[in-house]
Amino acid sequence: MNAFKRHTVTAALPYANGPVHIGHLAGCYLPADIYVRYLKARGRDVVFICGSDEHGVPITIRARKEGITPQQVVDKYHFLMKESFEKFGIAFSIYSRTSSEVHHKTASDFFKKLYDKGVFDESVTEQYYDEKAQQFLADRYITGTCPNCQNPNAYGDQCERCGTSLSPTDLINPVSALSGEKPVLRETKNWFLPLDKLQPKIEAYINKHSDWKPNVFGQCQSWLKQGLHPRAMTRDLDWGVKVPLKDAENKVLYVWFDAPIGYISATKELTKDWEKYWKDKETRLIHFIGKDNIVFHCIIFPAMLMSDGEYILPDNVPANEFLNLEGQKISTSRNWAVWLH
Ligand code: B3M
Ligand code: ZN
Repeated sequence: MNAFKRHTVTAALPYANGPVHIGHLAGCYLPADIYVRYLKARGRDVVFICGSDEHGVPITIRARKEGITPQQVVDKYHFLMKESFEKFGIAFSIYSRTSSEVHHKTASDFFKKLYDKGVFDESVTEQYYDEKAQQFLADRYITGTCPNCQNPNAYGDQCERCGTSLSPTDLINPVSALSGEKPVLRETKNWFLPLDKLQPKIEAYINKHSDWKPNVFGQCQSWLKQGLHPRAMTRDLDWGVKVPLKDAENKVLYVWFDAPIGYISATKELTKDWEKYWKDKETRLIHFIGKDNIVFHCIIFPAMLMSDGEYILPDNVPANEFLNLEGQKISTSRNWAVWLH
């Protein structure tokens, strides 16, 4: 550990769609805070980065339900969460947000650089389109009957009754949640990160880190064993960071492309010396996360960073499994009074 000159410690950017939860606090933010305090007590140079993750489909769904704009949704929860963290004494060096101008520019430039390097595969696929609402439908905006258990209210990405993960074309009698109409399939072009081609490099990287927590290392190994597939880094949606290309009207960056870049943009906002925290091999980069985010931090984000070529890679990714409260798991804690605000 003494080989490192400085540390960049990040804590997962909470999604600005609801308040902070005690499970998040205990599983991610508190351990990160303790670790940072320890480093500081030892006189280490450390930045502790966090902020709100403010893009993606669930925010647009909530806005629609509540009859407000996505911006209003994220404004509400960003400030609420920022305050909760302050009250709990979590001492981030900065708590930023992905709707900031710096972030939009950083994420957009990051994408453009990979595009210019020829990293992405361009590919046309068929997606459901709502002719009445005149827009492509995110998976969550399509409901229909589950082919597995016949639940009539399954979503285009998953059936919440039987847990099967689905793709929208699996649904029987698909219906658009926007208009209630039957959607039609239409062609659309998107840009894919070729994780299949990058697999050897990712594998070599993961294999150097058998010291990671067994749940994290094990999950990475199981993804690799199944074989990685190209993954779309752009989406037909109107909420997010605009895709900086001419032929990409009404498209934004995939939320899991832009969110981890949020760590970089927040560091930029914090200090003009941001590059040494992200590009110097003597910096140790550590991501504290929840278990659902392992693949994004251990495989997809490193693949993005490798494709850029200038960045260091995460050196450790402590991910929490779940927290027990009075003997019960609280990761699914609807019944507990655990919302902190
Ligand atoms: N927003 C975590 C979540 O809310 C996600 C983390 C992003 S970290 C770059 O599930
Ligand atoms: Zn089902």
